[in-house]
Amino acid sequence: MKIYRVLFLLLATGIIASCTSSPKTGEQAGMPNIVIIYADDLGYGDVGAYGATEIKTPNMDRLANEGIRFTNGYASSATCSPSRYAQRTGVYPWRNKNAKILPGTAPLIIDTEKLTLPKMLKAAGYQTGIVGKWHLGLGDGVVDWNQHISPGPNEVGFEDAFIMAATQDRVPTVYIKNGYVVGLDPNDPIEISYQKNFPGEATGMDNPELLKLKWHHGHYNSIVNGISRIGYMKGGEAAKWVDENMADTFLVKAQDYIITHKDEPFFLYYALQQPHVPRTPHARFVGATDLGARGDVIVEADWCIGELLLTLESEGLMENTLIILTSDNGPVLNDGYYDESDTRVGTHKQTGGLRGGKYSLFEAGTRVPFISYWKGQIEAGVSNAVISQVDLLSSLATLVGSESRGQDSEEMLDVLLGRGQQGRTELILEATSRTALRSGDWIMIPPYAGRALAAQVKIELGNSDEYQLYNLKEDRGEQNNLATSNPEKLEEMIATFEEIRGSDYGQIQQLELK
Ligand code: NG6
Ligand code: CA
Repeated sequence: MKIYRVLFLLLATGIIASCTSSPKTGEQAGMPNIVIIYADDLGYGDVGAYGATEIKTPNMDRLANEGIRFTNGYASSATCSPSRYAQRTGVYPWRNKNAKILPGTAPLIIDTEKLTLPKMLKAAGYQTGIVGKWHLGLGDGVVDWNQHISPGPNEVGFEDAFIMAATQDRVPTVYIKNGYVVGLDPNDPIEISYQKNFPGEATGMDNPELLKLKWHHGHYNSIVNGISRIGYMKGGEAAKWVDENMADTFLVKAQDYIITHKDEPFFLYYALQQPHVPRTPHARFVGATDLGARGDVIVEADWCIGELLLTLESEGLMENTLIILTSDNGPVLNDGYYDESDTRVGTHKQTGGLRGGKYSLFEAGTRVPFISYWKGQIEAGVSNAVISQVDLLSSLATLVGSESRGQDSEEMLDVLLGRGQQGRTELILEATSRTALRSGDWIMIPPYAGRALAAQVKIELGNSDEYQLYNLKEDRGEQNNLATSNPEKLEEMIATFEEIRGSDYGQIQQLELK
């Protein structure tokens, strides 16, 4: 990609700019717009192009079929915050003990002095914006939700931020724009606690009669819009989001961002809330599938992606925009509410035949849909190269002529653009503080204490008293543990794992799951 760097340097030194009269655009600088579409809990098998037949996803399929569809594309973790941490910083989540599923009151877990993907792009001349789910913490300990909330996305490189703080199932259930709660009435201040309820406030535990969606496990604290959440919230009535409108709200903000910044190179990180719980499809999408709410919100997400593509098309930006679509972790059907997603799943295979799911060290925890699309620049194809979201920082740096590199982020722009097949040789995967090694076609999961099956979500976590060794080429579903029959390979994998991970990777108990 040297040509991009040369062009960028020429432009940066004013050589191109001074001898052309047209304005400085991203295209001239070799700096396409970059849009990362980041779904929440979308599984490997949830997308048509990855094998789904019960859920129609024509827009995701279009990106996959006209771009590169990665079959070994990984999220860095089987849960949200750690994945997002790695994707944003280029650093493995297990290096930061705070990178675990965060409550809505958690402080920011990214050091504001450290390199991030948006900071790198900003330094290269990009406008940077985030719309959607954040879940990396806000503030530095105690947040007053009625004042400017900082540090947050603005302090780690996003010039524009329209976000929800944590998850759709956690308080505060409000949108935050550049540090301020949107639509807040100062006479009705917001109070948030993850410890105890505020006197007189209804909860899902005590007031089930107020619920339109019943909780199954967890999710029995404050009630907002007839849905009880994790955490307690008081006040802020006028600012509370309407769950069924969330997809439309984020979409419009993302479209506005594109239109506002269409003349400059921009980076838009569009973090969809679907198909995370609570699944609240807009009425237009209720019944879009036979699978219940989870299928319906995936169709809704796909529609949003289609609308975003239409905006890029109508603004004439398709040839000058690299789009990456992926998911923060693998799928789960029942993640805490009775929404029929588990009882009506039928023959749909959300994991695409991989073992495990969200929270799991088995493949379905982290191997996710991973698609890169750039009209006119990327030739359609399928790539089996191993690539991780942690690699985006260094790879996109090369694209825009930056030499910045994330600590664990491997530069593989050629792979991302389908011009090379040499993916990672080693990758550490993480799931609720446990780690495993993928190397070549092999995966090694060290012994971990804790239950093998998370009973409530019905997902195998990958815990075992024994080492596990699988050959993914021959055994995609991780059924044949070869640890005993192939001790040489096991030893080699353990050595590589400990070299990267250190020997103190712990027999960590499951703290977050029952
Ligand atoms: C779990 C929640 C789950 C989900 C998850 C975070 C319970 C029992 N379960 O603790 O519903 O919110 O955290 O999901 O509360 S993630 O995709 O943001 O990592
Ligand atoms: Ca998630």
